[in-house]
Amino acid sequence: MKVFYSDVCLKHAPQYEILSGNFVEYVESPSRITLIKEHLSQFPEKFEICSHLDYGLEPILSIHDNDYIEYLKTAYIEWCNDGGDKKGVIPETFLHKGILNSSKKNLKNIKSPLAKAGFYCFDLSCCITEDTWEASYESAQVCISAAMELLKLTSESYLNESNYIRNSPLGIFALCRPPGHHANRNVCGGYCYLNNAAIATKLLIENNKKDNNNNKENNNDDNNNKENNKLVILDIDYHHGNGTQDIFYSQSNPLYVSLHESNDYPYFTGDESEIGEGDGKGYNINISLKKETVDDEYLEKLKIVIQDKIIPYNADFLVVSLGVDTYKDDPIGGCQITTLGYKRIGNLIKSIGLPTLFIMEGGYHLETLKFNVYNVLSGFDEDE
Ligand code: OKP
Ligand code: ZN
Repeated sequence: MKVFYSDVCLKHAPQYEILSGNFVEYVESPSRITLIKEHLSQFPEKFEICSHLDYGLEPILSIHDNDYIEYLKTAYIEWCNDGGDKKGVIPETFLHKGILNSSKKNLKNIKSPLAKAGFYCFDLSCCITEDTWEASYESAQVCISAAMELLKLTSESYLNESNYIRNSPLGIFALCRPPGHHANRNVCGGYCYLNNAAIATKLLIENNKKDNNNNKENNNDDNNNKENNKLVILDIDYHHGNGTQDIFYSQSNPLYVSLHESNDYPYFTGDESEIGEGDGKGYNINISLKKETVDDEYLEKLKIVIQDKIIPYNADFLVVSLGVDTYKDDPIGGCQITTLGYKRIGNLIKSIGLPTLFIMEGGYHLETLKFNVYNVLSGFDEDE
């Protein structure tokens, strides 16, 4: 399996966050992905670490608003120029809908860096440092490169030329951070700045499946099939992917499926009654878990949604928001999933039978993180 990874993702390293009212060391640490990368590197027959390309801002702006991107780029400098603490940008107030009834302020014209922080961020766990933009941009590029690779390896021209036959579905892993699934079009939160899964999804949907390899013959062919790809996002992070849900809430493609503890962070989203709206009605599926959920129960729920919803949807690609913070000892998440359980989860995802892009989201138990991720990926790649 090809693994996309970049050291630049390590540069984002806030010193702290405020967790349940306490100053704590930043939980989403750079070492998370170095530990995983080093572990996967020990199995060169299974994993190939690949470097990525730079696809620029266009794919990012297909999901995120211009003014938000401008904010992420400039927030730290403006904050420091305004006398802000060098450790980074953390909001002081939040734009809460309860204070807006009588406000006559033009919200498009907010100037103060403190006000902007409260406008573009929804919690206290998403500090913006000097390197945050560079690392987030890199995280998105790693993910975009992995998606492009998946398109390339599944394109008809590639398959014809290489006579390449596979029995099991193709998988690619974007080993990136900061993660993405809490980030919305114009707001960061929950360690997430750019929604990597949403960016990759949009790209995979819009690149025509019969012609994504700059194939000139195909470009000139009027009968060329220009239909969009259909895509499923399966979000197995312990937390609800509020950003991903919201971005695609009124679309029937992709189908968004999330298994999470819906009484935990981010608290205000993730209820099973959130089923999508308009064209998207029925295409947003939230499955709530209890903290007590053990391997067998988890696998049973996943199996049912795969059989009843994911397979009948008949997608071309699968994007997995891969969080392993459902692990039994995870410091901020944690159902009761075991390291062996992840192997079974990977194996069940394989049974969907689709070319799959795995994107790193959460998982914070540093001692076992690498084994849990390894197990999902090898469970996907092996017959067992
Ligand atoms: C990011 B991802 C609540 C902790 C809240 C932010 C958590 C962000 C999780 N106990 N802190 O989904 O793993
Ligand atoms: Zn999480």
